[in-house]
Amino acid sequence: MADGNDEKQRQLDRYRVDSEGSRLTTDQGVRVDDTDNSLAAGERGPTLLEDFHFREKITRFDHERIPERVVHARGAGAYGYFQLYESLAEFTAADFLCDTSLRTPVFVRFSTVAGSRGSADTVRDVRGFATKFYTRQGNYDLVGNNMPVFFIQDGIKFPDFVHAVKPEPHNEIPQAQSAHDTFWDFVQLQPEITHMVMWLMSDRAIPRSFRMMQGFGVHTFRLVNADGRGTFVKFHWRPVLGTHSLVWDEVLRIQGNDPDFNRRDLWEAIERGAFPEWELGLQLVPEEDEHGFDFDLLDATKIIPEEIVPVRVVGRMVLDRNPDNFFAETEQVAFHTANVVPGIDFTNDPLLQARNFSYLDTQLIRLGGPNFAQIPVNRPVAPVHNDQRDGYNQRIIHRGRTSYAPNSISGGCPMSGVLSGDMEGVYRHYQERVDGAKIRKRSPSFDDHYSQATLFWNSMSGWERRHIVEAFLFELGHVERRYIKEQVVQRLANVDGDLARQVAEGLGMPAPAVTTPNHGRTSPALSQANAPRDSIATRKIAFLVADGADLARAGQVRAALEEKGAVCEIVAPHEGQVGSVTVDRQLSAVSSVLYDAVLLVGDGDLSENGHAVHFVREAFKHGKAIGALPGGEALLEAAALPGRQGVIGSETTRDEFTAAFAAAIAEHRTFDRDVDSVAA
Ligand code: HDE
Repeated sequence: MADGNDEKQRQLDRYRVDSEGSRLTTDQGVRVDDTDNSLAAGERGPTLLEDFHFREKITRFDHERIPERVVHARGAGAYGYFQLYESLAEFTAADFLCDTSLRTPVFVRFSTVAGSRGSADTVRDVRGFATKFYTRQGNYDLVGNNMPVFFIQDGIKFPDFVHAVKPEPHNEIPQAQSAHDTFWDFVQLQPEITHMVMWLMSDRAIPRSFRMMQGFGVHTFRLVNADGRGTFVKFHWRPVLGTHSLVWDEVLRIQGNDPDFNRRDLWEAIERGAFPEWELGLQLVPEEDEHGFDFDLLDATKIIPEEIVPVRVVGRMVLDRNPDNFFAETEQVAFHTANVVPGIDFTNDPLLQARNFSYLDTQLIRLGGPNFAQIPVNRPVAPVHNDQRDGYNQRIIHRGRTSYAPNSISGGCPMSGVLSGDMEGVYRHYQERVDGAKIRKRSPSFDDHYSQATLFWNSMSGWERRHIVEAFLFELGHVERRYIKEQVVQRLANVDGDLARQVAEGLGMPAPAVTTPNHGRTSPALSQANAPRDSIATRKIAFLVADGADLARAGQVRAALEEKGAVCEIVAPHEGQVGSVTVDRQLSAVSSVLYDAVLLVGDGDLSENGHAVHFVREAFKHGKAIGALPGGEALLEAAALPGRQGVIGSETTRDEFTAAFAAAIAEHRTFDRDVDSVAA
């Protein structure tokens, strides 16, 4: 089997530099005597201009920053590979989608959208999910998000949308938040945003982990087979660990406890060998069915419900290597929707068309000129030959006397497919007939802004709906202008009367008098409540331990949980040892929000330790599984929880305890607890 991942890694090896055992030099390779003292005229004298080492060091420092991405500035990436289950030759000529023996190397970058590079990971936002496939036919970039629809229908609105959601221009407040007037002003004035706002207010906007979120290509793309036949396609990534989210109150606390929460989670999972994995799914629509839906396939504010066109799972992607250097790789990776390979083509989705312009343009400013494809992380593994030349940061020494075509001096090389007569692997654009007047006008088939927002709301479980209402109330609670809130509620009346009424009630305003009748349709695939919850792999469990605890029993539980792939950490009032066990984290330095579940081992004085009691109450409030061994019952008692849902105590028999605790963790969260009364 050709190991494509190695192919990219071998290429990167040529650029990797290791300084171990080396001697300090300038950029010119001259060895440096001392990098702690600048050259001065006398011990207490002025610094000399002649100190070339000082000047080079400071100049390089002054120039370290490049512009951050205008959106998706905050991100984290990893390498891995993609492997196909079944050949898709019937639909596409793309080599990596036809040959099941290939392992295509990939680099994936996950991101938030609105925040700056240094903003917190856990904010209410869309997550970017961009994949670069280094295929034998060139690079293919699938630049998607973790939500299947978008805020706007036409790319020309993108600067308006981004200006509205970014910090307000006069005072640059708030950072990485949609909870402010300009965003909601845009919402109340732009009905096409309604469906996406429902997703943004849902738990999808606060994923537990990049490893536990779906990815979507969003647009309808086109696959083209060797005969030139086209098939519409929507791309889906499905996380093997299931789609899971945090809860809002937890999100706010994680921002302080660990602003790098999602980034760290990805990094640590890969370092531990728990490689994140997704399956690639396709929704395929024959060209002749283009107009067979009650929405337009070219409208990026619409999904194709999976109950209408099922998702066909065709391959898997595994991320198995962290980058060596964040800036060189994750910051400098340059995605572009127009990076396509033979067999994958565009549609006339006006959002996609705009992106095909924007991504190349943005890299020119961000990466300082046109040679960014030569940066190691961006280099294709396919050979590159053309007559494009020069520019800032040209690293290639092009030999020969010609850089034009046609030429006779270099034997006509590099030669196009047509000139060479060799059309093998050549990119051929899909021959779509286009006929129309030049007009600045949205198609009426893009006009329905509410039916799918209603479909989304209808498909939510009770707790998902509760979270959506709470999200609207939090967000609108940060809006100063009353009329904006009122208009948003009016907008919601077009989605669902009950939703509008609940939000109006929370805002202390009358429910809208007129509401659009709900069509009653659902799409069960949209609800996270219907996602599989059968694994505790990579879940983080805190073992609350104090001196004198029954460590033998805790050790048995730990071994059983770790066998299922969970990660257990010993949390104790002090570092060092508790009995024979080494403490991983000191209680006052962590928080329950950094864990998926908590096991109360006891003993010592934990039931009188405020940190420990708070830990348990907070974990309960956030719906997490709590297990109490006999020594931990006193702490459980001290926490005075208002219920026992998802709490496994010593009333459970010894044999059943671990299984019951693991089952509660696999559930992800228990949402039927009465948490409003829990002060934590
Ligand atoms: Fe992007 N987007 N976008 N976007 N986008 C960028 O490109 C843009 C859109 C997405 O990890 C920028 O290199 C326009 C949809 C991701 O490096 C920029 C429009 C979707 C990433 C840009 C959209 C995305 C970006 C900023 C409307 C989901 C991060 C820096 C027409 C399908 C990629 C950069 C990474 C990044 C423009 C809409 C996803 C400015 C004009 C829809 C995941 O070019």
